[in-house]
Amino acid sequence: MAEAALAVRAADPAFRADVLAGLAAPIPAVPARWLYDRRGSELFEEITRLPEYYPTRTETALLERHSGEIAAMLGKGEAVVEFGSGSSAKTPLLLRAVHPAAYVPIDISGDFLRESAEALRTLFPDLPILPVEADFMRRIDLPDEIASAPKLGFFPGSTIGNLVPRTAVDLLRAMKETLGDGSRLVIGMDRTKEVSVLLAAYDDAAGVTAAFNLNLLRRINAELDADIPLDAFRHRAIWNDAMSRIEMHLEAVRDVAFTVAGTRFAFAAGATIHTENSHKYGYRDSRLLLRAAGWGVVRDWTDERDYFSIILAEAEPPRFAP
Ligand code: AVJ
Repeated sequence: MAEAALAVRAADPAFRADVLAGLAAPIPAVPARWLYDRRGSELFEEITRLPEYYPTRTETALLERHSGEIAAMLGKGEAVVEFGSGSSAKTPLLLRAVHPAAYVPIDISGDFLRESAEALRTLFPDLPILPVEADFMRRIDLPDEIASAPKLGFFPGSTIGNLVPRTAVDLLRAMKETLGDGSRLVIGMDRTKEVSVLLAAYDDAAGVTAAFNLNLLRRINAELDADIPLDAFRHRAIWNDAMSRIEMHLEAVRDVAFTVAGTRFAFAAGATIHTENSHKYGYRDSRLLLRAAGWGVVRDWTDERDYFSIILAEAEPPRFAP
């Protein structure tokens, strides 16, 4: 059956290397991107519909309300370049308002890219859709067809919040190099707010976020020949105030030992595996992050509660001090 076919499929060597190195590190951690396998992506979709998880519906409402204004600040014939495959409901909202000359989704996963490009083709039959399979952490050569078009980058979902500021600045700088001089960027960033609201959003009553986090252990067992007892760990969401971020951890509820791909690991009760960061930015913080990467803020929009912001930024020309 499907399970058996999956079990014999060779494990991703990068997943294996990240897990083995991460579990052995002084502060055990596994990079967050490994949370998003099929099951993990399904669970994340479910998270976006939870009553406690405000980001997705707040950002969607902001785009519904303001994409017309965003479009009015742009010229005609933009090429919209989305960092990510554009599988969410937000992409059609922007495309409908901007009427771009072309749409270029960039994603490292060719499968996700092709699936969502297909879905968008049925919604926008006349729009040229030019998917690029690439890692957008580096500068990318965009398709020749859009060489002379003005570029609008799109990076919704507060995905930037997954990255520590140092890496976030690297990414924003790479985006600027990819899009070129004079380009603009629409980016969604989650705001700092009451800690109780944040904690509820990352530790929901129905336990979907817990299942999302624990799915990582299930995936390690399935793909890396491991025997981690899933009941030995629990989901923990904590607010790290000094770093201005929510952290997800998997915490050992008792002393536990297990094997992953032939390597033995032991965790004492209370020890954790750090699995994800979600940085939250205040009004000035978001501007500072963008400025550090060469993006000037043109305008930003936020909801009544100031929970989430959509920022329109412009690539600043190179300049000398001050
Ligand atoms: C997909 C990174 C935006 O940080 O809010 C949600 C991921 N993790 N609940 C976020 C996530 C747990 C999400 N991002």
